[in-house]
Formats: sequence, structure tokens, C-alpha cells
Amino acid sequence: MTSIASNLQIDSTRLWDTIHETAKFGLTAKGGVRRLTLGPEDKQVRDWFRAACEAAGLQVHVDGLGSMFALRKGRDMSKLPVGLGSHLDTQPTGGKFDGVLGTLAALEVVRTLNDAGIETETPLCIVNWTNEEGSRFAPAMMGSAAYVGDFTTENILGRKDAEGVSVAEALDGIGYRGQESVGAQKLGAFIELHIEQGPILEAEAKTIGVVDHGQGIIWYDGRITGFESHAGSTPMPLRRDALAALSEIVLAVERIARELGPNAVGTVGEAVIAKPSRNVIPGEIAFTVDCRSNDDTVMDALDKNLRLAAAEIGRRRNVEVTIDLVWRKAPTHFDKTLVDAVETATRELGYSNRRITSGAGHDSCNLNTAIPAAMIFVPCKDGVSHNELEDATQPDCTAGANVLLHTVLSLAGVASK
Ligand code: HGY
Ligand code: MN
Ligand code: MN
Repeated sequence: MTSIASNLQIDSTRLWDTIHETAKFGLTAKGGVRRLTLGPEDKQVRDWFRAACEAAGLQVHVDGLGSMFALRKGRDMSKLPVGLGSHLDTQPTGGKFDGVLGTLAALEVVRTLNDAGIETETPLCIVNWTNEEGSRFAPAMMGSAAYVGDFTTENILGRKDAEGVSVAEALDGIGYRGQESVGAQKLGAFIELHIEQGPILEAEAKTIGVVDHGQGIIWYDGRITGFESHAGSTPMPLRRDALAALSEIVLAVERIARELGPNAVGTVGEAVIAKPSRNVIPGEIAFTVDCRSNDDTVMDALDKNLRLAAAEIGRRRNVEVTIDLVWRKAPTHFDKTLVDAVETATRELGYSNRRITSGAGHDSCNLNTAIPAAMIFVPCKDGVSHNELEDATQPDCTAGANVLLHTVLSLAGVASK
């Protein structure tokens, strides 16, 4: 690699300003970002992102599920592009960095190469993946899951949100249902920078996480059917209370995950009483369960124990409990060559680092099933994410972006002058 390239550093202030500039699309009173996928704020940031990429000389195209691909020419256009990026959608209680850091650091890498007049051997392709969060439409990491063929485009287009709006209608509503078929833009590899969303790097004062594994994920939709009746005149022994049953299921999910720990977690994140009224015993509830582990056998045990507990609670409380599998993603073992490339770039840049498993799911976890992928983590304050308090430091974000820059250069190669 030429000496210019080997000493290259990204523009820290420009990256930091860009992160905070885009935070205005969905900024909340508490300083978080609420930018649900395919909603008006997502359109605003997508339009901003398209314009910024085009201003950086990239050719932007959109696939049939709205994922955005911004291509930078390389000397040899016959070679597959090196992909880099993440996602711009957020959770309802999202922050400024989840997904945003990786997508905008990718743009900063291109801006830095442009400033330095460096052409890479292979093309580069920045990607903003549609609906990584999975909050409005399930599953999470939706655009990348379809890209690697886990779901058909038709299946995803038909998915509906809580208001009954389909993915297709939402895409058309913001004008991001691209003509390009999903998967058409081939990538030779993919590297993603992301905040850790956990406490390890900060606790160990490490700047970079070299991500070699990712937890597996299981999502369920649950439903409990009891019997609505009068809150005052129905004797306790005669009740078929759906909410009381769910309360036991929530505690069972917590107990099962603790028993199968430390590499197991379980969460009931959504619960909706169908016809709530303060003086009616709840008769019908919909809920969700999210279970994770980096071990397939632990995932099987989480599934088995959850179903046994739900059946026992249902029988004892005389309510009907259904647990439907929505999505199961196996644990990720990132591509060894790419993980080593991240580690080499990190060491050459002199950043403290450690190998780490991702507790969160990421688009790279899907991509790694089809092409070589790897991830770079940086710390976030108190390990907090999916919370409006999510925060990270400029030096850590800069370090992560520099590792992204040099990992990408090591994969793409620098065209000789
Ligand atoms: O669920 C996840 O791990 C990711 O934030 N979508
Ligand atoms: Mn994310
Ligand atoms: Mn997230």
C-alpha cells in the first residue's frame, strides 16, 4: 500500500458533524432519534443520504425493498465491490449512533479517499440496508435477509405493521421501492462498523472490538385467549385472566434465560391487550418473545423450555396459549480472513482491542451466510443502546472509522498511480 494510503486518517470533525446533522431527522426531546423504517423521518434521512453520496461522486441505486447501494468506481470494474455500511432506521427509543455510525463512517471513508485522490483497485459500495431494526415490520435485518435469500421479496413486501400497512405500501409511500431486483448488486465482501451496544469494551477500556461471532436469535409471536368478564363480580377462582397468565410467562422467560445463562437472554418486548378496560378481566393478549444465544444447543433449550412453561401456565390457568415461531437466525461465525484483516488494521493503527461476540443482530450476520463479512465495534456509554440516552465519543467513532478505512483498503487494494 502506498505511503499516502497507509498513513491516511478520516476527518474526525466531518464524521462527527455528519452524525449530528442527520440526528435532526427524528430527533426526540430527550436527544434520541425516533426514525422508524419506511416512515417520514426515514425518507428524510434517505433523501439526505442519497444527496450526500451523489455529492461524493457515487452512483446510487435502490433495490426492490428499498436498500440503497452507492457505488464508487474502482480501477478494475470487473471485480466485485467491497461493501461497507449499515442502517439508518432506528428503534422507537433509538439513539444517534446505532446503525448511523456505520453508514456515515462508510461515507466518510469515501470522502477521505476522494480528498486524497486515491482510487481503489476494486469498486466500493456503501449500503444502507432497509429495516435493520425490525421494530415496525418483522423480521429484523429484513433487507439484508432478503438480499441473501432467507426470504423472498414478495414475502417481505406483504409483511404488515401494527396499523395493517404493508411493506410495499410503506415503500411506495416514501418513494423507495426500487426497480432493481433484491440481490442484483453483488458484493465481494462486507465490513460494518457499529457501536457495541453492550458494556464490555467500555469496562475493559478497549477502543476496538474485533467481532468474530454473533448471537443466534429466535423471535416468536404469542397469543393468550382467556375470558373477558366483570372485574367486580367474577370470583377469583373462576377467572381466566389472560394478563395474569402473561405475567407468569414473562417471569418464566426471565427464569429460563437465567438458568441457561450466561450465554442466553430472553425478553418479552411487546404485549397488547386486545380490548383493554379497567373493570374487565383481560380476555385476549398478543405478545412477542425474543431469545438469543451464541450456542445452537442453548437456543434449542430456550425454545423447548419456553414452550413447556407456556403450556403448563395455560393448562393451570385455563387459558389458551399459542407460541408461533416468526424467525430463527443461527449464531454467526464471521469470516476468519476478514476478521483477521480487521484485527491487522486495528493493530497497525495502534488501537487497544479485543475479540468480541455481538449480542445484537446486524445485517453483517445475514451477509456472512452468503459472502465474507466482518464487523468492527466501538464502545458506547454505559453499554446502553435502544435507548434515547445512547452515546459514544468522537475519538472512539474516529478510531472505528479509521479501522474501517484501512480494512477496506486492505481488501479493495490501492490502484497504482
Ligand atoms: O435486534 C437486534 O439485535 C438489532 O438491533 N436489530
Ligand atoms: Mn444496529
Ligand atoms: Mn438496533
